[in-house]
Amino acid sequence: MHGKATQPGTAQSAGFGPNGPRIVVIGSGVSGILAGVKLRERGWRDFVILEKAGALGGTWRDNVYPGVACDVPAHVYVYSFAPNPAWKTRYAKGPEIWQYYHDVAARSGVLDHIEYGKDVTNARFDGARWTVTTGDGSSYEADVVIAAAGRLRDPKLPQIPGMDSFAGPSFHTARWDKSVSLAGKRVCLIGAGSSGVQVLSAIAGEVAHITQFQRTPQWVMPVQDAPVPWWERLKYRLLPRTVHETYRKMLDFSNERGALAFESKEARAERDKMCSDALLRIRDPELRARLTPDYDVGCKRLVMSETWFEQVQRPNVSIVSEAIERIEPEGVRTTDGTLHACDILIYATGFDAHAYIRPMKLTGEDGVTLDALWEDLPLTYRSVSIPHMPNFFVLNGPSSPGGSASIVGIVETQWGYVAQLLEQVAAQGVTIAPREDRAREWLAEVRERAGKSVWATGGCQSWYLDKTGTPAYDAVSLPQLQSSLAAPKMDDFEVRAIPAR
Ligand code: N01
Repeated sequence: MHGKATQPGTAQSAGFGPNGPRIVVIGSGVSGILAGVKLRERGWRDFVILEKAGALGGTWRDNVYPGVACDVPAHVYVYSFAPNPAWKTRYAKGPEIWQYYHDVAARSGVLDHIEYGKDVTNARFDGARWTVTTGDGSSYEADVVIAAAGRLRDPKLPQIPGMDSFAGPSFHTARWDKSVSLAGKRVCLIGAGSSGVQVLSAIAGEVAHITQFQRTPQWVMPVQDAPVPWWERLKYRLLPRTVHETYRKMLDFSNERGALAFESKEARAERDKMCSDALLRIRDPELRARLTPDYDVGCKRLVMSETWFEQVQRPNVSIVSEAIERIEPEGVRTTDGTLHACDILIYATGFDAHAYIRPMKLTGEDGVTLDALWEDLPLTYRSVSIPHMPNFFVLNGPSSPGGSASIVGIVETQWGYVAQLLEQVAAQGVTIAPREDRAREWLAEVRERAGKSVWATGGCQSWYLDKTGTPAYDAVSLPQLQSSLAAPKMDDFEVRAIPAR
């Protein structure tokens, strides 16, 4: 039956205790911490957060490369319920962001719920509840599972012949080896996306020489970072409303600059001009030509940097546009026959943006597996729920909004929707899963919208695109998302009473 439980259940018949349903949250990054804070706030204490690493923080734990920072304004990159008056700069650096999320988790009591070293490999639904299994052989029973495993999580290494032959240290930006000193060394850096640009800007002054391999030029938006003066920080502390107003203004700013389909023509024209004007700072016309993209601004995720324009013009920096032929013990050989010798090789080659909760194996009602269901496309309903996977919810999952807006506002909005479904689960003792037909209709809408966005029409390749060449991210703004996720339409869901224990 749609929308109503097949037979009315109750929290008691479903076996829920006074602490609410038993919940497993997968992942302790920005989304998992949010889930933990909100569950505790609701008084539901019977939950565990399974984290495969040895610390919380997701992206901000994994990315510790020199120069790591968030290119979304710091005052937007916070939970709405936990403004941070103490940000030191307009765009916060990675360690300060990690500390913020750690502190929120600590003061909300979430740390006590996290189990580390728990890599979820399987989750199986038995008609009433889930059994979640981890790589070390532990298993957890749960009425509800919330996957908060992150989107840009699995580093993607390129397939270049000879990679194993490199004589010196080599590593991906998201697996930075802090034991390796860069001072006075020759560095080869493959990749010129957001991570590559941040690394180059941070280390060019320290290394003997750095060669950045740029397969495709990126549009770089010149954003000015600056310290937040002490008096402004004091004002935020004394007048929290001011923080909130600033937050809203900056949110508008970042949405406008978010390189999304919903932007006004004027905003796009202004942003395009900022990016092309900034290239005029490159004095050598030959280099400028090589750094100038031939696709629309915003087609690839916009890179934001102020310092990069100067750093690439240092005498100890080379930008190589020839294709890489192979890696050799002494360095990187390009197809023009040149060997670019280096001591350290860094891969700033991005992430597998389409894994989502995989490679975890999920088996839902009637033995339906996630692998079978997602063979063609990752089917979800409104990104947060999956047909045939009752009481399984996803934060920042497939078809979430893309672009440069703050992910924090997006996952908070998704949580607001999931929380309403959880209330029904808890009050009525039911399982909830979206109808497959409604999920397919919704996904078709998302794909149609995304297919008209600059990600699809802008003339580039990017990690937004799935194997069919369609953006796997929804082209909606945060206000549009908020309105579409304001309240679940229960006719779009299958609701079933949980069999009594
Ligand atoms: O990865 P990317 P990233 N040979 O996929 C190149 C977020 N982020 O880690 O463009 C040669 O953007 C590839 O070339 P091409 C943000 O959402 C946020 O930099 O495919 N080159 C490209 O230049 C961002 O978008 C912040 O032709 C190869 C680069 O590697 C996302 O993470 C900071 C290659 C990969 O760029 C990913 O950014 C950092 C090969 N075989 C990251 N394979 C914030 O500040 C790949 N490349 C919030």
